[in-house]
Amino acid sequence: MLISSRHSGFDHPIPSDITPRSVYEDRRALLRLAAGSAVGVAVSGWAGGQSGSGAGAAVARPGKLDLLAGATSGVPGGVTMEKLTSYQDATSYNNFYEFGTDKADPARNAHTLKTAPWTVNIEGLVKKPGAYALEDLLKLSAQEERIYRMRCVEGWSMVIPWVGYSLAALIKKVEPLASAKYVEFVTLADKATMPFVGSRVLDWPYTEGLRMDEAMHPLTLLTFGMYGEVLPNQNGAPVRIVVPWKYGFKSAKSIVKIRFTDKEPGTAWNKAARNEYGFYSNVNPDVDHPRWSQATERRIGEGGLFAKKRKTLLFNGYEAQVGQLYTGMDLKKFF
Ligand SMILES: Nc1nc2c(c(=O)[nH]1)N[C@H]1C(S)=C(S)[C@@H](COP(=O)(O)O)O[C@H]1N2
Ligand SMILES: [Mo]
Repeated sequence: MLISSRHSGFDHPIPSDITPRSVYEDRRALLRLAAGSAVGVAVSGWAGGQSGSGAGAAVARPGKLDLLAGATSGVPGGVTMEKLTSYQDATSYNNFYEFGTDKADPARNAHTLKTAPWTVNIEGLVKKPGAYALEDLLKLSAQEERIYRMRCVEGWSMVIPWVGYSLAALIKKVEPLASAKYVEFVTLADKATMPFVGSRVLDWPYTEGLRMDEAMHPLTLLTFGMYGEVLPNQNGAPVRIVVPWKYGFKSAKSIVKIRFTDKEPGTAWNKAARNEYGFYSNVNPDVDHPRWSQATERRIGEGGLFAKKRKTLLFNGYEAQVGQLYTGMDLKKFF
């Protein structure tokens, strides 16, 4: 299938074992029936699968593990009825610069990422800092499926069913101090497994940040899976953030540290090009990137080169849910 945008006029490689949509939908229906029975099974199955110890269900590929799919989200704005981007497109057209700068590179290269064991360090202005094992994070809150529009700064978008829970659940658990005003996400930078770490494209590790009220917003998702399965490596396994009303680069992948701070943290793209990428980076059709318009977008998978572009919506369509976070702020200044 041709995925076309101004970035690529070629066929992307097709990963050998992509679940056809029909299989996924059937499986998802089954998972819905099974949902609620045992998150613990999913955890042991996952760890077993990743390590090859085989304790859990047989795993054909990262992601085939059971019970990650939660119930459909009840969070307002957490589910859109738009047509899903195909699993194939969502897992073969990625930005994950640690594995290369071409959209096809992460799917090709990220198999080297070792996702188990995995620890997320919680640091800074917080009452309960510490090293949190992925298994503990998984069990912290019931997981839901959220279907989010994801809009990338380069002018393309996807609709992806993510699986996870509101980051707010973790934040409440670790009890930030009153002085904590921002959250910084630090991601893995491992030269041994990530071929582009060490290149000068970005200042590694890739970091991102949110203001505390943004981080606490129920739509900000601590994400472990997609399409009812464990995250593929190229999509930020084993744990990432998804912030649907902001440009894609705010959604940091493969997170190893969450730090609470009283100062606005630097972010990877802001450090790389201060005048092009601001801290907030809310999707906004009225605020152009210095080198291109942000008024329209191409939905990946929609009709290739001849597809009509869509008008980009303020806050990526989540204005009703998040607009109040920015009342009184000049969005051109705080871009
Ligand atoms: N660690 C890390 N996280 C990252 C990136 C990256 O290069 N490194 N790219 C970002 C960008 S630009 C986008 S658009 C999204 C893409 O997420 P997806 O591949 O799951 O669609 O991941 C974001 N998170
Ligand atoms: Mo992006």
